[in-house]
Amino acid sequence: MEADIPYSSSPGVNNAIAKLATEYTNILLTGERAAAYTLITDALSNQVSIRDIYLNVFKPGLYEVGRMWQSGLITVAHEHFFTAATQFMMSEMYPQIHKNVKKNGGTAVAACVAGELHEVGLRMCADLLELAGWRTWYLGANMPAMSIIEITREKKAQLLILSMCLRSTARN
Ligand code: B12
Repeated sequence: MEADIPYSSSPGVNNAIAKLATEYTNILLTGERAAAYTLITDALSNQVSIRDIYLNVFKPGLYEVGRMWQSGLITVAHEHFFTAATQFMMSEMYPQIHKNVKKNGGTAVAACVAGELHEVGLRMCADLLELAGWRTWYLGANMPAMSIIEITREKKAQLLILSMCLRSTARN
């Protein structure tokens, strides 16, 4: 899978992290999932934080993929591949989130509203809250409103994170 346009680094971020973001994006756009995985595991070993990897590597990569898809430079298949690979890496990193973290925060429920399929940003919010000691009920994409209300009550959550990115889902 070859993409035409190489992605270059995002301004305002530490140079090493911006370089990592550029490399990660370019490598995954060429279909090299294993190489991208190695890049991320090496970065973690070199003390790059999960927060940095989420917000300054994965997120700009996904935004760039959205821009390229919208501009017709890549196909839906490239976008799905990139997103699935990134979700896989987040899953692999999840056990690290619980290393040395005391559950001393509150309880949060995190859900995408009905019709909303963009779940990666929400998942980042939930994982980062867990990193800060919260218990989270991450419910993912397309949640019916009544179920969100029910579980928020049932778990006596102090925080409800609703995610939506499309105007159309804001009505649900
Ligand atoms: C991957 C992707 C998809 C995947 C999602 C798969 C999945 N399992 O999540 C699929 C293929 C399903 C998809 C479908 C569509 N997509 Co899409 N998608 C994307 C893409 C490339 C990446 C999304 C992502 O993960 N971003 C990275 C995360 C980390 O960023 P984030 O979501 O902004 O989250 C951050 C913050 O916003 C914040 N945050 C998120 N939620 C919340 C909640 C609270 C309370 C707080 C405080 C913070 C917070 O925390 C995160 C970390 O900072 C984006 C491009 C982009 N710019 O995001 C397009 C994009 C969002 N999609 C777009 C479109 C148009 C669509 C479709 C309508 C396409 C179509 N014609 O079918 C459908 C709609 C599906 C639906 N009903 O939801 C447009 C949306 C434009 C708009 N806003 O109107 C975008 C921007 C692409 C583009 N450039 O045009 N998409």
